[in-house]
Amino acid sequence: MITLYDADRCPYCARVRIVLAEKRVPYETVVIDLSDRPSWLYEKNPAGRVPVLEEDGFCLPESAVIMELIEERFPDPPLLSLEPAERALARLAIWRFDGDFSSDYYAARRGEDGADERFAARLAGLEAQLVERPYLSGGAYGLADIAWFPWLPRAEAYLGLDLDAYPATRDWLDRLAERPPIAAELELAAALAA
Ligand SMILES: N[C@@H](CCC(=O)N[C@@H](CS)C(=O)NCC(=O)O)C(=O)O
Repeated sequence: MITLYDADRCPYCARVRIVLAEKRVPYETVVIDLSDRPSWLYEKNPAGRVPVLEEDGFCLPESAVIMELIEERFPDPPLLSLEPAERALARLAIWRFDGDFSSDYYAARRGEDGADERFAARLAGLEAQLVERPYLSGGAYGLADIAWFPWLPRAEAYLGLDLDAYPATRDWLDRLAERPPIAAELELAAALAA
């Protein structure tokens, strides 16, 4: 049985929950209280962070790597294109996510000077990508969309993001929300913000 060391509010964990749900992989969850982390978590991930995936004593941290492991272990339904260039674009979008998006999201959450403007520029960058193509790595939904998605409902809830200013992003989110694993995460994000 696969175990996910998880926290509801963690968007990196949400990535892994979505991929597991898309693949219909059974797993058990161990919920970690991030404000009072158990010391044994450091044995599973020296960084002390979630998510961590464990199976038969093998522990893997880092959501981007966990998503790819699940994709390789459970190829159906595919969440990476069979086309090498699209696979590379998906990996590029995931690789660049922290620098291109989340660092300014977290800076805005901390209320740093100028961060709201920098985060708005990041949203404009996402919008520009989604004007060009329906999904982040091309023509089909996949790992790149899953990797970026969890921060959007949190930005709406905690930073007052108004998607009216970003119609292609809203349209992308509306299409994602038709998928049950994404709809479940939207419900969870709404409950956490309530
Ligand atoms: N790069 C990591 C980031 C994971 C991460 O930052 N998780 C947060 C929760 S959202 C965490 O465990 N924070 C505790 C800490 O930073 O000490 C990943 O992609 O899995």
